[in-house]
Amino acid sequence: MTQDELKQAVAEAAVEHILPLLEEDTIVGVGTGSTANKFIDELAKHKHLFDGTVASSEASAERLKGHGIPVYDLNSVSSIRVYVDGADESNDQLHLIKGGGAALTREKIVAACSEEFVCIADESKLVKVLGDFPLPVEVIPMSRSYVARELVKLGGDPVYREGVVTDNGCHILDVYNLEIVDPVTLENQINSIVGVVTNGLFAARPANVLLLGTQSGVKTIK
Ligand code: ABF
Repeated sequence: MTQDELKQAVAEAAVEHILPLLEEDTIVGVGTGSTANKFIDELAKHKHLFDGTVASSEASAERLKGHGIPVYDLNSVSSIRVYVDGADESNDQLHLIKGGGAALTREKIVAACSEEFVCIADESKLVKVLGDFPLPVEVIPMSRSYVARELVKLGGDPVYREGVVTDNGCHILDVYNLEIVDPVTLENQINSIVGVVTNGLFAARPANVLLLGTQSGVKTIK
């Protein structure tokens, strides 16, 4: 199977996984990226089974609305039953690196509000140690150089993602050459740098389930 077919397989598996959770008042959190897009297209086939969604990006909101699926402001819903999203890397503890699509802050907020976080990915995303994928850090624009200097002190090589402005009007630094052996500690350390909005480590709140597309079928890792 191609990588695209693996993503399609996990998107379909994610819908199967959440079907028992869908009721007329259920809110589904929906992520961002090419795997999440396939999930949105599959979810649309069941749009009459649940109330609506909260989206982690403007792009996903537009795709959902295009299917006629309601998209709510997070402040107008009391809970999200399940959140489905992709990742750039996962270890076997389901600690993730996310944010390659620059939607990390909204993704982290939606994850925090969700009872269950289902991560969907093809097998190329599962790694032993996080950090081959450069860690995205969203920063307040005026703090960018200061935060970059602090990230160097933590052992990383930050690179400004030029031309990208997030949905929150902020900038992204991609931090190369981190070998992340303690994701929870590093997530907290980076969050403590003044000017950082969020970093792409999802370790304090990892995924609950990883649906991994492999050549021998979709594996469920908990
Ligand atoms: C989002 O989309 C991100 O957090 C991650 O950066 C990316 C994964 O994209 P894809 O599914 O296209 O590989 O989930």
